[in-house]
Amino acid sequence: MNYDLFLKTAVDLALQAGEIIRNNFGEDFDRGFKSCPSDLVTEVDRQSEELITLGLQKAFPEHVIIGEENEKAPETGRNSFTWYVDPLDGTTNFVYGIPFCSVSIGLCRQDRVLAGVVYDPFRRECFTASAGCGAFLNGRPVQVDKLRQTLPESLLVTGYPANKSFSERLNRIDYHRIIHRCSNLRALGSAALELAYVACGRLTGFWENTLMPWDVAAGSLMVEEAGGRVTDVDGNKLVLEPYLSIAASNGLIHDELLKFL
Ligand code: 2AM
Ligand code: CA
Repeated sequence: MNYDLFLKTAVDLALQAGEIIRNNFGEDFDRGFKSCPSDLVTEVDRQSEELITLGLQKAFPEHVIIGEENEKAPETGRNSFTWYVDPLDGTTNFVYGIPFCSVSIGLCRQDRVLAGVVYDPFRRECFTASAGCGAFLNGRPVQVDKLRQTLPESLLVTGYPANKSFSERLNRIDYHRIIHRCSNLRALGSAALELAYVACGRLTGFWENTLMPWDVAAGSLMVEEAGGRVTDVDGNKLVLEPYLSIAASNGLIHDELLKFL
């Protein structure tokens, strides 16, 4: 099947949503919190999600759309085309004035990601992928970092949940042990964009706990299409379900990375 129309529609909407994010950056937007004071949300998240949701609904009325700010997730059958939308991934960065955020839109069916876009509105970098057709940055093919073959050479990235009640999952990771075994470790604050960075070889590997499907649907396809590997942190096939854990890498360091998670 050709996913061009799906991808083109998602890219158009991601670019428009990115414009909303760019125009509001550093401005006086309404803000609040969700599950706890550090779990932030803004009117910009909601505006971006509304634009994307309405656009997808108009283009594909039969499809299911699940967005981060849409509390009422519709019933999904395994056979339906399902869009996972993160209208502003990196909300904490956005609120604090750090220009590292993205729009992430991924299309899935029968537990497979078919197409995805991750758009960085600040650098105007648009990462795209569709199943079996490779991964691209602004239309040019990208591939994972094939230079680094071991953990000590690798620049890794991770992230921390906004809600501190997930600390049990956080505590499972021995950061001290990992930092001593890799070249260095980052936490950049947008899981979708971090996955896109693994896909284009800027980062060697990524892992995170307690993420949601909209954080990783598009980016996980990008890493695989760029020649990398994606699993959960135990090395099993990644399942797009709430509070998932994910490990993504250039493939070469994957088993070594999993040993320390
Ligand atoms: P967000 O900015 O869209 O909330 C930070 O390490 C990563 O974790 C970001 O991609 C952030 O996405 C995600 N994240 C943090 N808290 C989250 C939550 N409650 N639900 C979903 N994703 C979350
Ligand atoms: Ca997110």
